[in-house]
Amino acid sequence: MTPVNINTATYAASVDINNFTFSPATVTILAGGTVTWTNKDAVDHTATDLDGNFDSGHINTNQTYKFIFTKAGTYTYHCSIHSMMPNAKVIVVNN
Ligand SMILES: [Cu+2]
Repeated sequence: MTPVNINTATYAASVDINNFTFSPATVTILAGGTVTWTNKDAVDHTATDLDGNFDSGHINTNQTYKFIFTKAGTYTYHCSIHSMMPNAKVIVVNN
């Protein structure tokens, strides 16, 4: 696993959902920061945490979903509609 450089972490990250893939697959933010997902596909997707910490519900084409991460940790999520889509991660670090 690639070490996280917390010096480069910021309070905001963006993830595109494109071609049934979360891109980038891993984003790192500071605790209290926001991740924004944008669905660039023609079909609905979700960003759903495997541990239930967040769930976007259906994100329509060209719509966004934002979640504020208050607790440090590694959050693995997937699209609950398409089980073949690869999992992705949000890493939240304390500043
Ligand atoms: Cu999907």
